[in-house]
Amino acid sequence: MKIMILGSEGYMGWPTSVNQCSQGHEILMIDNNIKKSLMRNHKRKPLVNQKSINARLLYLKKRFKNKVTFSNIDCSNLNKLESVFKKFKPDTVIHYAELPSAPYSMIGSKEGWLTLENNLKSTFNLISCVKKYNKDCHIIKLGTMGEYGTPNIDIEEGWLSVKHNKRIDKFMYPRQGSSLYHTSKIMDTDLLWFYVRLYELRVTDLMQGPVYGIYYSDNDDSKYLPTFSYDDIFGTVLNRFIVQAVVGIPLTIYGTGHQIRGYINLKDSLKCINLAIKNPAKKGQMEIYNQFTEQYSVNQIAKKVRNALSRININVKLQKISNPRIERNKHYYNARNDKMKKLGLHAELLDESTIVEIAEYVMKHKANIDKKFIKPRMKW
Ligand code: USQ
Repeated sequence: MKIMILGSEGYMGWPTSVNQCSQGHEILMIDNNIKKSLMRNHKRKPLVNQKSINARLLYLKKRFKNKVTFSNIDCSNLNKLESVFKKFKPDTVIHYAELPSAPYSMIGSKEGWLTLENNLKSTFNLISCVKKYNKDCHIIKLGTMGEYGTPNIDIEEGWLSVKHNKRIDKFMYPRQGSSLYHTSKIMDTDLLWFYVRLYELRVTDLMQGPVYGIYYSDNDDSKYLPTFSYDDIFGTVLNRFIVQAVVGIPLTIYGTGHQIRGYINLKDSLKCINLAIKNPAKKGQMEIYNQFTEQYSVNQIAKKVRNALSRININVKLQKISNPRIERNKHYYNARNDKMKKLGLHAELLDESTIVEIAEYVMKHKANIDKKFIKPRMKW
């Protein structure tokens, strides 16, 4: 297959690129490094800097021998995206080219608008290319479980059957984001659904929960791991907690710690991408999967980190701090995630050895950790 990966430099994008090369596909990686430059502007750094794109391309070519190229393209620029799309002619596009941070999107109006503009434009431009040049091309878009919010009823996979005045219809499950980032993802879902309904595009939307981990297969080369963020703006909760534990900072539990989310290991996330590629949405169909494997509250995650790291003699302290976000502290949460399992997903569980494995990686790079950027500074 010919696969285009938009946002190939990110935490998900690079491991996906390696993984898709390992499946023998021809790959075009696309990124304009916007996240890296925003991180630099805010003085945040990943735990380890990635090797240059040229070094990584060489690694992919040597290891897998298949055709792989990279283009530094801003997907929010339609002309540029069109020119690479019509030349490469992808069978599948995996779309990660979106700003992924809820705290970043809530810093102020400029950051909020940049998130909305970047995410909507890249999605819209991708749709335009597919509609104009190849309506059969399968779009796999990374959505987020956070689009659903925390409703007081079970969360279905994408769709909800509604009975009203004795009639029944199926609608997209109600969305209610709790940041402008999450709202941008709701808006692009709506754009995709519009084009699926009107022009019979083929779209898979993967509603992913917070991802954790650093390894993406059982034989990763340690020099080519993804960028791992632990700071207050770009890091996600479990990765952050492990870094905090390693440097002896009490784990920053926001609010009561009763917020529940659906979590997924990076390795499983890649398995889901492969399942989505092998089971493409049909013409005129929007397939929606809830992409998480286990539900935990923040308190449960913190306790898991404490128990696991006691095995390697790290004494972890927990601390409840005032929640910098506006989100429900105590709420019902029960989300379905049957569809990926039905396609054959066997999940990695968040057990102690998984947490220890990530902590051991973090310990190797402990000297790089900047403690200044651990406590949350963005409030909304
Ligand atoms: N949290 C803490 N302490 C921390 C960091 C976070 O208690 O130090 C809490 C948050 O308040 C929240 C939960 O942990 O209740 C998850 O926060 P997060 O920062 O791990 O995740 P979030 O901001 O929702 O966003 C991340 C990714 C985003 C992805 C999303 C999936 O950055 O790209 O879409 O996870 S989901 O959360 O399901 O929307």
